[in-house]
Amino acid sequence: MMLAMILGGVACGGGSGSDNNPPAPNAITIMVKSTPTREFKPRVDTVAKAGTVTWSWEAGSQDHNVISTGSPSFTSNGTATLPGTQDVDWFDAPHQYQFSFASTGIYKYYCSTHGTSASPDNLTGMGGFVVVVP
Ligand SMILES: [Cu+2]
Repeated sequence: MMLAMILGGVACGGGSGSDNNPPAPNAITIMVKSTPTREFKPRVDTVAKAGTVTWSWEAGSQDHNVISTGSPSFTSNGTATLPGTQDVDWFDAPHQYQFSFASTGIYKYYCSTHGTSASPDNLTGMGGFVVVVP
């Protein structure tokens, strides 16, 4: 019994075991979509520390921005203003925004024309998370 547990532990803890998660990528791309729904896809994505995230506007995608919210924060791409106003700073396709995350953490963001600072957490409107791992 004890031996079986030990062997089981060794098997599960092996360097190439199937329980191990693959290392986080050093670069990821998040699509900024208008069709069929306005969304960041994937909504949650993981990148390695010092890795680069590219937000890429899908062809035809319009009126979006990437606004950091909460803490830790990162440099936004655009300016958040009150919902419904027309003087927001947003971008139409083709457009890309790149940011390299120097520190680990869970970073929240949203599009201020199609979401609010609550969108990452409440799953409504355009919002997302970048998870930066060691
Ligand atoms: Cu948007």
